[in-house]
Amino acid sequence: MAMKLFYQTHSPFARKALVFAHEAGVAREIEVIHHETSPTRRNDTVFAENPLGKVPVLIRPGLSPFFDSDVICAYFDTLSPKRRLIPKEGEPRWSALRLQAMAQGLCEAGIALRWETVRRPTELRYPPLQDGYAQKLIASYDWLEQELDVSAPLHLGHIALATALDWIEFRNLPAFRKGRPRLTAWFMEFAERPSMRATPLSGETKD
Ligand SMILES: N[C@@H](CCC(=O)N[C@@H](CS)C(=O)NCC(=O)O)C(=O)O
Repeated sequence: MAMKLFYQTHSPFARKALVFAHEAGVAREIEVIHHETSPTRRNDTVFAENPLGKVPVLIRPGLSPFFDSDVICAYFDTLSPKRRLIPKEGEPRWSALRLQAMAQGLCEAGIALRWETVRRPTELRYPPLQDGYAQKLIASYDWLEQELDVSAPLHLGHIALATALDWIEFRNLPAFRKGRPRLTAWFMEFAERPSMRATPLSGETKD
């Protein structure tokens, strides 16, 4: 029996897990099942496996389900017949985990910004929050332009970052390319990888 990945074609976190599966060589062992999720529209099937009601969730035959994307990627790494994508120790490990944390933060700030710009009813939006979340994104792009190690071998952090940046563009969130040539060049090259091309973003959030 195959593992099942509760997925969403417009979720950066779900795509991170699936791109990781492709890169780790385990994608063929997974059945991908799309689920819509929103804190305003309960999805009972997702809640039955993850009390946070979020995707991605990895359903393992005869074993307990896994969430969130960080844990799912770490698990796929242990199943991989290839080189590990989460370095085991030392500075390479902490760099990969820190970059993953940065990418998670980008997606979280982006989702929060979308609530304040397009998702929440107009009369409930709070402009200072829009500004605050946009500032986090801009400061993070600047940090990445300086800090991203473009020559490191492929690792979890790269996958998390590329899927976050692609989603940011897909959702027309504050742009990251202008004035950031290193980050832009790295992203454009990464976006051509077969794992990224096999997992295009599509669809609208249903709140
Ligand atoms: N930290 C989680 C975040 C997952 C997440 O926020 N997923 C969104 C889709 S992009 C979701 O299902 N949201 C539904 C909700 O917030 O109720 C991860 O990395 O997997």
